[in-house]
Amino acid sequence: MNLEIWQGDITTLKVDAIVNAANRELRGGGGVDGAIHRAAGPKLDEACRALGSCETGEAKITPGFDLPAKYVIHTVGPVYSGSHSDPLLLAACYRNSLRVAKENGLHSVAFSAISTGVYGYPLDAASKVAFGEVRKWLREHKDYQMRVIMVAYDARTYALYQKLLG
Ligand code: AR6
Repeated sequence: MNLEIWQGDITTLKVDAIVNAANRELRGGGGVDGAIHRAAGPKLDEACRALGSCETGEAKITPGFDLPAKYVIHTVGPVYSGSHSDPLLLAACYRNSLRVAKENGLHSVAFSAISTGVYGYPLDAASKVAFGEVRKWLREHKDYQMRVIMVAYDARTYALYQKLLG
């Protein structure tokens, strides 16, 4: 399967798209969102303004501007609440990001660990949802060449990803 893991700063990756853990206003922020906006330059904020907002679980695409990645896919993860909708919304982030990537003819997508920072989703649970949904999508789209890279920012996340990759 075309599923890989990688540890480091997602803004350095030369892939078709990196997936940003955005907020509903697409206004930029801290965490990976802040890092992506800094690395992409001010045109990214302009492009996000033009898109308006983004619902939780949905995904929208912009150019990557000064990034090595050609595009940024902005998805909004759920703020963790412990409710049954959390995993459904988180899974939707991965599914909709891959749908947007395919619609745009992209073939390599790197995901940050959506919702696992400021939004408070426990890393273990979030990673299981993420890997489960990506694997499901790849199985369902075997006829489409898609390389997915799950990016772990820190060593703890990377160790967990190694286990999940098997
Ligand atoms: N490269 C890869 N991963 C990173 C990087 C990086 N440069 N920096 C942080 N991470 P977070 P969320 C990891 O908080 O929980 C923003 O303010 C980090 O270790 O960025 O979805 C938005 O504007 C963590 O595992 O996103 C929203 O308001 C993961 O990225 C809100 O935070 C996600 O953490 C979204 O919160």
